[in-house]
Amino acid sequence: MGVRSWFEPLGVVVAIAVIVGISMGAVLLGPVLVPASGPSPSSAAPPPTHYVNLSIVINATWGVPQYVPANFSVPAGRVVITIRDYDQPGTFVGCGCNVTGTVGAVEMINGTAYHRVPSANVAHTFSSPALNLNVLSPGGSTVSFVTELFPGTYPWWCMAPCGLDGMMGFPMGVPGFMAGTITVTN
Ligand SMILES: [Cu+2]
Repeated sequence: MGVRSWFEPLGVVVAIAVIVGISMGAVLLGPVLVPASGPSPSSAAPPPTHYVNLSIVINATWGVPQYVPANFSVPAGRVVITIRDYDQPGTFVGCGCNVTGTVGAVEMINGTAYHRVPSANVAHTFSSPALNLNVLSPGGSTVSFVTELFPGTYPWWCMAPCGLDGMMGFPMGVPGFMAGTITVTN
């Protein structure tokens, strides 16, 4: 009986202490637990992404495929390049066809990700050894990829034999057709 009467007030004191403690904790932690309504440092704006749109069309005069534009400028940083290939599907015999130089070593073809593209359906490439860049373009498709570019001037060219006379013929390697320059500005 004596023990019980000693514990009862203690229980009340403990209960009050717990209630007060929770209340104080709520007061102290409340502002922390409330979701921030404004931007926080961890959600700061990401660096800007730049976009480049290229097309592969059939040149009306010469009847050969042509990148438009072949020469272009883009600010340094993360760049999304989209290639709309209006040429017919082609086969790039001997193509390694591995995607390199893009974020994740991946390219999107009509919305599907590829690390390697079947050579039987590669009409053109967008390749820049200086950037370790190799992207494969099936005819009649839309290709897009993301890459990180630093200031400089980088030649690119198509490595898939295309046009009139295969590897050595027009317009292979011809600036403004199957070759060009990427100028990356500060
Ligand atoms: Cu080509």
